[in-house]
Amino acid sequence: MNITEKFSLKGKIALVTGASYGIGFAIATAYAQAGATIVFNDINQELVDKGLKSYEEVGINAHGYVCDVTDEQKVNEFVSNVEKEIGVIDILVNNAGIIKRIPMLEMKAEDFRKVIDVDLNAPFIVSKAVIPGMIKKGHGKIINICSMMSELGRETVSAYAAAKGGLKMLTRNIASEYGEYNIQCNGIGPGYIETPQTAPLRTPEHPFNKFIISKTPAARWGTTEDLMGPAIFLASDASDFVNGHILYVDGGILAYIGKQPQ
Ligand code: NAP
Ligand code: GCO
Repeated sequence: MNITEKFSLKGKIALVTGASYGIGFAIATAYAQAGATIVFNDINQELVDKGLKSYEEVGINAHGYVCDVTDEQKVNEFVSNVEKEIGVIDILVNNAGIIKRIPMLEMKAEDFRKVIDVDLNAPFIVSKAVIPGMIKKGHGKIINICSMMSELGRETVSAYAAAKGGLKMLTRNIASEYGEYNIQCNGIGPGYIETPQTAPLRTPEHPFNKFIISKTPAARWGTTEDLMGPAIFLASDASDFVNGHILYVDGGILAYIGKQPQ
């Protein structure tokens, strides 16, 4: 196989959860450009329709489904329908996620549970639904979208950090349990990326904006485009001996103590 073919996703079926926009949309777009058939879900028909229109605008004939990734029965029905209507999933990206920025002492337990449900329980549920098909097919790629908070804490994100830290270990456990079936499970740990999820932190007057740039050697916020190449690598044959790895795409944040105040 030549090196270009190693990075090709031609003939593969990729499911990216929560991919009507944001990081999921960018990763799905990259996969389509690399030859994959795109399947995505979102939490309601309005978002799915919005996503289908966005994919169509960039020339991608995606398949959209309404599915709340936290509902195990709905997820099993969703995956079974995809397998009947499109085919067995080769690549799964557990991208759907939420964050609640609340000081821990003010956070209700139900809010904590909701973040854990979407950001950690759902990747377990969706992976469990998809792995049997991958075993039958003899290969599979699972990519969990982790975070800087898989390694670091910060004020107000206790639930999110707990979920993303857990997702790092779920990634390693899936790699350990199913590696012998030629299934590779890895994570992508994006740094601070310009998406709706971080929009509240990026207003010019928000102190976090300057702070994160001082903590990033690349001295900029990341874009969803920065994630496209790493995502293709982890979904392609080029990473067949990479397993249980979290690939941080953070402009160097995790390597850097931060710029000395001038
Ligand atoms: P986003 O813009 O908020 O998009 C998240 C997507 O997930 C939305 O389409 C959302 O739909 C969907 N979703 C949420 N709950 C869902 C559920 N129960 N079932 C199905 N879909 C659901 O977020 P993003 O910035 O693109 O982030 C995507 C992933 O990257 C998340 O896991 C996030 O934690 C992670 N991440 C983001 C950054 C960053 O800086 N942006 C950095 C590291 C990691 P709704 O619109 O209905 O909520
Ligand atoms: C926050 C941000 C981060 C990013 C991302 C960093 O409030 O700190 O939302 O959590 O979303 O996870 O990798």
